[in-house]
Amino acid sequence: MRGKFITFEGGEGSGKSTQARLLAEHLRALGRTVIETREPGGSPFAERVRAFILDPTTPPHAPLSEALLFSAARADHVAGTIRPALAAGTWVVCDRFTDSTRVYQGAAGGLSSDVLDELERIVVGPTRPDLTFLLDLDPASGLGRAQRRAVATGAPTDAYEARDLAYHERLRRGFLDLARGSPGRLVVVDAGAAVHVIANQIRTHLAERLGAP
Ligand code: T5A
Repeated sequence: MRGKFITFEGGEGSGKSTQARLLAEHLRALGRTVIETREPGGSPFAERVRAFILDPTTPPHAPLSEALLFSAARADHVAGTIRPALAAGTWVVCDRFTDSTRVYQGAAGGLSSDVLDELERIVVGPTRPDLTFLLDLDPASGLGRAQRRAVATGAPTDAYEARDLAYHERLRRGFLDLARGSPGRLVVVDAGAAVHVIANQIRTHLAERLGAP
């Protein structure tokens, strides 16, 4: 039986990676085989593209160029990692997917939904998420978390985190608009709560939407 495909979306520092990891651990404890993956990235080729995209020294480029880069990485990730896993009955938990392109390159970057529809048709085809958790957080809090982590770990701020608050507010509105358009797939979770509270809400929504895992 095909595995389930679950994605996490949201703004910078909203807690996607944290919650993706906790959900994967929960599913494994229930006996599921699970892979955790991410975008951009998730395959050797896509990780190389990720390094290029997120490198703060990469020269500025148009939203279309950016969407094509994310799509090049995604095509390899879907074909080489996600599809084979799902076909083998493995559950796939992915940190960001096509909704991020819809919001960062579409709602905030200005690319039309026709272009994005076409890219999705070519790149992901029928491999769509069964369920998506949108971690909704006021951008100032999310950027604050990301900056505190950067100070603690010494990791550099990436090109997206460095953009102004108005840009991050547009991202938040873009994600919430997407959620309103796909209520059956996209579940909005208040990402301002404590980590374990959010994790419990996600488990409850998962069971309600997909049945007992
Ligand atoms: N992008 C991506 C596009 O433009 N188009 C696309 O198509 C795709 C796929 C990826 C960038 O690429 C862009 C979007 C992004 O800008 P990234 O480094 O993967 O870059 O960036 P993010 O996905 O934003 O990852 P972050 O790690 O910054 O954020 P997360 O994963 O949302 O947050 P997380 O879990 O790492 O937590 C951040 C910090 O907050 C703490 C954590 O411990 C950590 O220190 N935290 C909490 N603190 C308090 N309360 C909670 N509930 C907390 N949850 C986590």
